[in-house]
Amino acid sequence: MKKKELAEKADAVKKTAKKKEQSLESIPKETKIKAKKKTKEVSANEEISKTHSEKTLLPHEHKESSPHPHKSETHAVHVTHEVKHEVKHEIKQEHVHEAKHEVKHEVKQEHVHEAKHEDKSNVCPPFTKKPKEILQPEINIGMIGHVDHGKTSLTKAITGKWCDTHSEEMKRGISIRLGYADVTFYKLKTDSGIVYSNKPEHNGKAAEVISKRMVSFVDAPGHETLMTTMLSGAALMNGAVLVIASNEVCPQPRTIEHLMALKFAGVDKVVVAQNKIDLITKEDALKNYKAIRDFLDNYGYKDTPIVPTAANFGANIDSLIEAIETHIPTPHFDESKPLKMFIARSFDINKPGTKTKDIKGAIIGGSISQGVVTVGDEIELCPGLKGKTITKVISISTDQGLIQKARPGGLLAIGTALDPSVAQNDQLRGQMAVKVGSLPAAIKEMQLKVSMFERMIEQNIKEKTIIKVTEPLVVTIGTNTVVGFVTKSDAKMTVLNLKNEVAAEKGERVALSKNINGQWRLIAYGEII
Ligand SMILES: Nc1nc2c(ncn2[C@@H]2O[C@H](COP(=O)(O)OP(=O)(O)O)[C@@H](O)[C@H]2O)c(=O)[nH]1
Ligand SMILES: [Mg+2]
Repeated sequence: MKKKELAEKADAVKKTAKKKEQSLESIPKETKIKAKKKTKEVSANEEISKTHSEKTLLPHEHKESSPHPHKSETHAVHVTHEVKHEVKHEIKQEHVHEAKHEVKHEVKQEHVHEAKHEDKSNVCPPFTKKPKEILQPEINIGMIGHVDHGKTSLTKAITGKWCDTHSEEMKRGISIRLGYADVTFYKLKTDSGIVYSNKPEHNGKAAEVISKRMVSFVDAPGHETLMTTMLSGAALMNGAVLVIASNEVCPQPRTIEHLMALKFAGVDKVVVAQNKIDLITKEDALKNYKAIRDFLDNYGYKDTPIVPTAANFGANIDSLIEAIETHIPTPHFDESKPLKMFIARSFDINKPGTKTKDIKGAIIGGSISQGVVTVGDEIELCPGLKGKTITKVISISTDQGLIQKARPGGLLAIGTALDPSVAQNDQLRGQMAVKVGSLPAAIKEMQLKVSMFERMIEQNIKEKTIIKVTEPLVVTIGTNTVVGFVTKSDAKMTVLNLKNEVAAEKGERVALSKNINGQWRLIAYGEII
């Protein structure tokens, strides 16, 4: 038994090493250099004092030509600190509010511990003494904001994972699909007080862990042509980091639209990363800070903390983690309701040539918004594959490994008994996995009470946002996007004839995008009536 366990362990270690190698290979060469350099810089932490000549080695410098020739990493950290001090008062005030949340958060952590225990008993035979601890992330946090403001770079700085691995993404240097990465955040007791980190250590030394939380990040594409992808990601988000580049005028079009998408999805817990702080002077950083604060106040996000960061240098990531941990609590999910899981991706994991007996069924990935699911359960896909689609849960896994029972919260993947070919290339994205028979029949005609999105940034396109009969709109419902043609539109009701059926319940909110000057722009949200 012991030997077998050891052999399995060795096998697992080998696999992980191979995986790491592969994932490194999939990263562009320049990113590798950057990542290597960053590790060095993070370990040097706030004592960074690199020379200007060293800095010229950084690949991003070619793209981000700094308006200030004296900029260096020293400067990045320096400005970060200065801005931190200047905004300290405001941040502190926010922390007062957050102190209340913290009590809740502590309780949540206890729940996590309880959950852990339950999961253990489910996963492992009762005689196993020290089972491997496999946790399901308990919350999804979105990385949102305008293109090129640093969402993917910040996701990497926080989680260690570079999400843009799709070949087209690497070629074009932008995120196309939703990216995913899990990380555990630690609240640590150290000599310098309470510290938050993505490692259970402080200044290279192990520290006392007060609590921890496993978080899934959903990295959204910021390009205008990919607004509908971002919108379908919003359904998964329980909170978000809004990334705003400090060297550009705030707000940029997608800064507004992404924040509005969250508002429509009912997400009010947001933290702003005022990124690329290394590219501007302290004075400009403060001006930009005020512009961001005004923008947030205008859009109803008054309590949102703003944390200056320089993703490429790993600067101030600990403060960003602290803001996330204190400002974005794990929401209360209702586990007693029937299962509802949003499917954000799907895949066929069988390699070509796999023997029939070894073929694994379709895999669906996403997050549960209510209810629980256990291996062996029957689930229904909604709207389904050309009619009623019921299948069995064969396996459930998180980034760390297999579990028996999944709860609402972070990202997970379910292995089903469906033919794997139906899951290829994210074909099941937009479907929902629910308790059999718990949803009303799918609809093709959708009646909505529409609320227009008043504040488009460009005044000249305002009149183009009016909804007219016969024109097409993209409807985002959950993670699903479907084209619908307007058949009626007045102050009371807008009716859409959808190209494909969708599973929808009365009272549910959908986002509406319209093609304006060749781009799908978020113009309104509607409530199903
Ligand atoms: N100087 C500087 N460049 C950054 C920083 N964060 C990101 N970048 C660069 O900005 C560009 C866009 O970053 P990316 O993470 O892909 O942005 P996204 O489109 O929001 O995901 C890349 O060239 C990054 O190297 C930062 O803090 N400082
Ligand atoms: Mg990106």
